[in-house]
Amino acid sequence: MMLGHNRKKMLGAACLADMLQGYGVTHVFHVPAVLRRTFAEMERRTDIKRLHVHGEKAAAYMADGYARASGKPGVCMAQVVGALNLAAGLRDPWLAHAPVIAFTGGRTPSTKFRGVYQEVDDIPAFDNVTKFNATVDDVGRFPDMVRQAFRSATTGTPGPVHLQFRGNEGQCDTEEAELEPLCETQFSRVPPFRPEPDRASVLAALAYLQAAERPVILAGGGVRASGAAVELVELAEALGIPVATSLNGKDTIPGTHPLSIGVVGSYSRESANQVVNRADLICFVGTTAGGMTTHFWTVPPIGTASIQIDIDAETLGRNYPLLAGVNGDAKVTLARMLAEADRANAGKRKPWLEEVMTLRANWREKYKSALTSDAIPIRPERLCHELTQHTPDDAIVVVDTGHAGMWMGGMYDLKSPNQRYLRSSGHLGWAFPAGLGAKCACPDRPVVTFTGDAGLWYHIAEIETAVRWNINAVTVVNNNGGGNQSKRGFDRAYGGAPTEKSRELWTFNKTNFANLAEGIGALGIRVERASEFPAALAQALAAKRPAIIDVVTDIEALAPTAVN
Ligand SMILES: Cc1ncc(C[n+]2csc(CCOP(=O)(O)OP(=O)(O)O)c2C)c(N)n1
Ligand SMILES: [Mg+2]
Repeated sequence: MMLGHNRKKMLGAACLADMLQGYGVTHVFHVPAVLRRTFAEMERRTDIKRLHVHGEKAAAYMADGYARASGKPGVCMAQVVGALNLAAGLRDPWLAHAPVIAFTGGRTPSTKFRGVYQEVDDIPAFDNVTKFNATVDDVGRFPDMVRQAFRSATTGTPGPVHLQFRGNEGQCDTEEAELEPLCETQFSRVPPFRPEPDRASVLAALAYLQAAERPVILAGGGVRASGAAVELVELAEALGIPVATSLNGKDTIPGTHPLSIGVVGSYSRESANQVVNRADLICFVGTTAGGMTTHFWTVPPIGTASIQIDIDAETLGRNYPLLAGVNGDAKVTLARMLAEADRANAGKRKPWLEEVMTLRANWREKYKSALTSDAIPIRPERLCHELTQHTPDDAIVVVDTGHAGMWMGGMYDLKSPNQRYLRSSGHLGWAFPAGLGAKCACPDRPVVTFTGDAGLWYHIAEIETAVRWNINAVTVVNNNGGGNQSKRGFDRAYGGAPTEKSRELWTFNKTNFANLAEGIGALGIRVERASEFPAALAQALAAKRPAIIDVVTDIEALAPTAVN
């Protein structure tokens, strides 16, 4: 058999449905109507679930949550008039390096430039949020373009991909051609390959690491993408090196591990920043060392001795000049370093680890009263602490941005290496739909989403989608009746203190999200005392329907900033 030479006459829609199935896609998130015939063929030929949802951006976020939870590309679709809404939803997976594949309807050569109803040229809008952005004009190209979409989304640093199919609804799927729905299934998940680093650069990096008195390993989302958490922790233990993470890499080491110092950067834990700023060497692994992770390149300061491991050679040294760079898969590279590591080397770092332990303990002491506060309305720190205590060990925790990202990034600790932590890369409202997508990808795992009220409002209509499709994720709403993160900035703009008029810019009417959820058919639980939260979470996790836990929190509570 010659691959690619087994064509038979078939419908584009049938070919596309077969290929999605062949690549292991289990769910597609869309707003109708696009590739209508393909959806019909999916129903006839595959067991792919076809979730039509309430907005294209939410569809993209669900695909993103699906992708980050499973490591498999998440697929979302929109017709031409919804294409830019979908593109907007690719911005977060683009920033997070998540493999999302977007299909849209597009222009027809015979009518473009003639004022076609609902049509603009959508392609440029996808350029900045995709690795591969292409038109599929001929049904004969379905197989190779779909293969390229999966190949591009999953290889190297993963990321979103866009295919625009001819016809406002992608009607070219109704045409027939000689086609072979050939799938290269190694590209059905991240990582398809594990590039080996060259030995000389491994040894050079290891030599710097072992020579350092006060090193810190800084692990990013690339460590999760590579599935390298075990090797990361083993190397840290072998050499006695504390591990900080980016927000995207928070689940690469449990927060309760003695060498874990927490999230560094802007949405971080103060003590992590203190430790990183005292380090004499940083080993960046699977992180671009971008602005969020380094608090705009101040933590660590530029000039700190650095080494870096990344699958993408172009990332090496981009933000911090390096003593040594290693180009390779994180899992393989860390394993190679571990194999060569001199375990006796750990002993000399006892004083450094004692200093780190003291900084960790000081942080805990400083925030102890907030973490255990019984105040009414509830303190968000206490809510995070309750989540640390009661979130199941196999849970996928999905967190929104803004204060949600700051509270959870800094105050929540993963207790188990089996927990996953997925976070918005900056877009408010991402978490709720992303949590639904994560639950679709991993129906047997608890999914606990943490969002503010402003975050939930964005895609609140998707409660109906969750109920209709039995997506039993648990969503915890830090409900303070406003977009609190904006408070500090508006206070400043108004001369230093809030006024009634300045509060108009960031506060909302008080809303009971539990009642709202119940009205749509989900389980709604209202929590007004911190002591009620564990029972509420247990009830929500056991419920065989989606659940919203509406936690009434203090509107005056502001998350601590990175460096105090
Ligand atoms: C798409 C988008 N628009 C605007 C913002 C700016 N922003 C960050 S946090 C925030 C308010 C968050 O409010 P909420 O979710 O209620 O959380 P809280 O700060 O009140 O805890 C806003 C508007 C953003 N991050 N993303
Ligand atoms: Mg709020």
